Parts: sequence; C-alpha cells; structure tokens
Amino acid sequence: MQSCRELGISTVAVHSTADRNSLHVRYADEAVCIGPPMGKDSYLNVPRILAAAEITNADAIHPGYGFLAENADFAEVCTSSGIKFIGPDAEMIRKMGDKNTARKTMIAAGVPVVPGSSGLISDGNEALKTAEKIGYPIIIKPTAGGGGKGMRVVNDGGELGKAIATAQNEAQQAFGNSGVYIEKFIECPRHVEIQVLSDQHGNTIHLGERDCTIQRRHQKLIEETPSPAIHEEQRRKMGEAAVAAAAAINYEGAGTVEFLLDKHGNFYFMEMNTRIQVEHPVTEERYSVDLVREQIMTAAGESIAQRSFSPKGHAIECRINAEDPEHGFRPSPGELQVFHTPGGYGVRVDSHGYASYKVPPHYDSLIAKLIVHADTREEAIERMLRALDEFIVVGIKTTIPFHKKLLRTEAFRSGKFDTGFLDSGGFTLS
Ligand code: MV4
Repeated sequence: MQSCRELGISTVAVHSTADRNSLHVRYADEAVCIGPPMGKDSYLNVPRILAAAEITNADAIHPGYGFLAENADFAEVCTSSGIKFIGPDAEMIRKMGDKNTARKTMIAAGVPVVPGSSGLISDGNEALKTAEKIGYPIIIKPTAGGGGKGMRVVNDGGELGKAIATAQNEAQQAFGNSGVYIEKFIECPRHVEIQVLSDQHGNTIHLGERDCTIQRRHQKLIEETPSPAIHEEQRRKMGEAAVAAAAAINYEGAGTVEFLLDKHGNFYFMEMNTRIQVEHPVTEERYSVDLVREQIMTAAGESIAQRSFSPKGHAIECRINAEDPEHGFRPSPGELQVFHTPGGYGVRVDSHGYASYKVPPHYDSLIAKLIVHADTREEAIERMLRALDEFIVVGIKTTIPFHKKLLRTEAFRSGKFDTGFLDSGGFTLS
C-alpha cells in the first residue's frame, strides 16, 4: 500500500472479517471483505479474491508473504484472468516448490547442493547405498515440504528403512505427495540467504545476504545483514551462486535463495523462496531500496539493467510477536491497550497495529518488525537495545523482553551461534 501510494498507483485491500481494522485496510484506497476469519474461507479462497479483483477492476495482485504467495495454481489463475500476478510465473513457482526438482535444477545450474540422493527414494536398498556413500547422519526431506516440515534425521542404517517408510506416510498425509529424498545432515549449520531481483529481460542481480540463524522451531526471530559468519570471498561466491540459480529458471521479480553454511564455511543450496520475505526490510535498509517498489516495477516490465545498489552499514530486524516467551511462546492475542513504537535515527517499525487495535487470534502472531540500521554491527545492537526499551506494548505479551535478553548474550554479540542456539534449551527468558 505504501509503495503504491508513492508510485501513484491506487490500491484495493482484501481482508477477512477479523482484519477489518488492520492498517493495511486503512492504508488502501478501497477495501473488499472476502469472508470469515478461517483462511480457507477468505485469504486462501481463490474465487473470492479474483471476484474482488474483477469488481474493482484491478490490473495486478500483490500476493504478500503468506497464504497464496507461493501458490502456483493461484498465479496461473491470475494470469488466465488477465490479472498480473506480481512475482514469477506459475512454472517457476512449481519448479522451486518441489524441493527435489529444485535440487536437480540447481545441480544443473552449477549451484552447490548438499551431497545426497540423485532423486526421490524409490527403493530401500538404493537408499542404504546412498546413505553409506555420503555417510551418517543423513536427513530425509519431503519433496513437497519446505521450512523444516516433515524432516527426519537418521543416524545409522538400521533405522533407515523404517524412517523412510514413516517419512513417506507422513508426507502423503501432510502434502498429498509421498516423495522424499536424502541429504547428508549438516550439523550445527547457519542459515544464510541471498536476496535476488530479476526483470523480464533476463537481468538478475543480488542484494547481498541475510543471516537468519536465530530461529525457534523454524520460526525466525532475528535477521541481520551482513552475516557475522561469512567473509568477502564467501559472500561473492554465494551471491554468484544465487544469481546463477535465479537465471537458470529465467526468474522474475524478488526472490530468496537459502543456503546452509557449515562449520567449515562451505555453503549449500537449501530452498528458493519465490516471494518477498518477512525479513526483506534489513536488505532494504542496507541497500537503500524499496523492494516492494522493485517488485511492482519489474512486474510492469521495467528493466533493472542500468540499476546498481551498494550496501552500507549493518541492519538488524527483531520480530515482535504476540506471544508469551515465558510460557513456550504461546499465542497472546488481544487488545494493544498501549502501543508506543520506537523512533529516532536509524529505527524503523513496520506494523499493521496501533493503540486500541485488537490482535485477532486467527493468524500468525507477528505484530511488528523492528528494524535498525547503523554503521557497524556493534552500533546496530546498541541501537536495537535502545529501540526495544522505547517499545511499549500493554495488553498482550510480546517477544520484546526475549529480544532484550538475547541481544545481551555473549553468543549473540560475538556472532558465534548456530541454528540450534534457541532450540537446544541453553537460552530461555525465565
Ligand atoms: C538441513 C539441515 C541439516 N542438513 N539439511 C530446516 C528448514 C529447511 N529449509 C531445511 N532445514 C534444515 N535442513 C541438511 N542437509 C538442517 C536444517 C535445519 C535448519 C536450517 C536452517 C535454519 C534452522 C534450522 C533448524 C533446524 C534444522
């Protein structure tokens, strides 16, 4: 809504009955209610969304970062209805949505992948041979999964056959697709991803990395750029690999190529996200670019051939969730009786909330993104601590106190941590 307003493009918000008072609705020129709170009745209901687009004469749909943002069928229906889906076309989404296909595509493009099976597992003996060759532990991943859903680690051959059968059954239940493949299990990795941007004319650039290693149960909590764990040479190689990945599928728009970084500094392709991501603001701050504006401009056919972006300083994002970190991060919906957001130099808050807004219980618990930008990582951490102190939320529990404590730990300050930091139980609020 904000990017469109600056571009002189009028906007229509679609919303469920639960989101009538959300800021995205207030920032839009028009709003259409598309149904009751449950996703299947509103935000996942393709006919209702297309009807809203048709009655308001919309030229394009921006899919955001949840719900249908990576749904190839939705992108296809938009296109066949004469509405531009702001993002890559259905074929690219499908290619990257099937993780085994994505892996094969990356191998063909010369992008490093984790050693593993050459395709889906069809036979137990062949799987045993693959596992012996790459060495235990291995990880079984569902091809239709992503974001960690349905993965299993196997430590020796004795468990393998049973683990594959279980994984296949679970994958069938969860995704309607029983396909699984095997990779070597990388221990204590970091999650480092590269932002890419492609236009419709074959140009692809990258906008550096984001380190998203601070996660809890596959939910990112803090993201930063640059990564404290890579040096210039790795950064250059990872950037080149990400550009090769996007170019290989003739990508369009903003995308993210996720890598696992191992203890030795080797990196491997994990997944490609064919949408704008929650954590995109850290890249925006470091590269002085509005990525949503770039999505809209590239969707409209603009070239990026003459564009250049240069990084400056360090940016960090803390996700402020309506959750109680003292009780297992359980959801904490309700009224934001006080909602005082921080400001001042180098501080940004992206939120759909405001004082008196009621956080509905039906959706993701993210209520605000707090982003800081500074010259160095140390200054960015101090600025974030200052901003977290200014942030006052009364009425619900949030992750603010958790962030305050986490940012003061030696592990975070030194930059020496891996994806197990929060889940290993060594760090808690209480
Ligand atoms: C892995 C892995 C170790 N080895 N693959 C989790 C999310 C999904 N994108 C892939 N994930 C992982 N894949 C191999 N071969 C460890 C993880 C993983 C992880 C990755 C990134 C950030 C946090 C994580 C937490 C647990 C496991």
